[in-house]
Amino acid sequence: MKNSALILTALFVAISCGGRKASVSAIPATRADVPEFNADSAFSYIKHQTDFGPRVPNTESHKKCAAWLSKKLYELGAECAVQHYSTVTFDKTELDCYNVIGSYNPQSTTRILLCSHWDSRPWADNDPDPANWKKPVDAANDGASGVAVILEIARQMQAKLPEIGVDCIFLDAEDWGPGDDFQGQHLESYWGLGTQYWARNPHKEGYKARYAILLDMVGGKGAKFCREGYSIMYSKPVVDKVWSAAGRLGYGSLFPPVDGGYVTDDHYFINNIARISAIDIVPYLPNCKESSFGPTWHTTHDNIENIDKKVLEAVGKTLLEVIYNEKP
Ligand code: AHN
Ligand code: ZN
Repeated sequence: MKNSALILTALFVAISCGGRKASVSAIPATRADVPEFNADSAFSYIKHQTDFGPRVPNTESHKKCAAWLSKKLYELGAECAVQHYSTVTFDKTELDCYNVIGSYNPQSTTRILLCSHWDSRPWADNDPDPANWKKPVDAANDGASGVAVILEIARQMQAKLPEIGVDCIFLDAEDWGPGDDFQGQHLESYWGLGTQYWARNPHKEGYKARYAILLDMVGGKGAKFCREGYSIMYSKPVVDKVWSAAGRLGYGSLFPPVDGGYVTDDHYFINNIARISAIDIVPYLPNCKESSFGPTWHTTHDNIENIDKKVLEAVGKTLLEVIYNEKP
């Protein structure tokens, strides 16, 4: 819409100037041609994932979803790679894991990396009802939402490639970290196991990206994305770029220029192990009594009913704005 309006304005100026010298450059700050993010499509990608059931590692639902993710990226025109590996958790469980990667403009040496974990937490241990603490999480928001936004971006990239290279990575075994009842030491390395694997064993030798953007829980009702601590610490210019893109699009209240907390999330390992500047788009709701990530975090209520398409849309549009304005 916005782009066609710009073109129309350009035409009008050109025509109304008649024979006099008129040029499109007289129009203030024309933006790059940015595709339209479709939130219904993104929502359907969440539904597809939650329909498998909780994607907890070592389950059939998880295996089936991994296969679907790679098939989907392939259908969307990406060059695909799947990493199949095992990893061991804090409670000594061996997990059968898959990282799924799709690349656009694979030959380009200027790349950005879009990341989301796709696994579901095995226990809803923050549920208000203790009877649910051992049940797995549907993870519509905490897992599926980030994947869905990236898949919709992939669909847009298939229709019109950006100038730079883009890699989409769906990371496994993010969410098998210990709960509050854990008696041992709470280590950062208990989270983001799939990312740690990828960071030590990238899908391409010597893989580098200009920067990485992690999406975690980007579809919750009432979300607000503040500037996460490690993101500022390691990658402030990327935070500035993304938050100012959101502001330009009118999403300043969803992406307030306000600092949030520090989150041990996949981006932490991308910064520290892969040494790629990585930021996290993750909710920060300091006044939410259930969790600062939002009311459904690690509960049985993290399901499709509590997804807000408007939030998906704001995040998706912001990312497309960033991607299509990035110069090689
Ligand atoms: C911690 O709570 C230590 N990290 C949160 C990372 C996370 C879990 N993201 C989604 N689920
Ligand atoms: Zn989680």
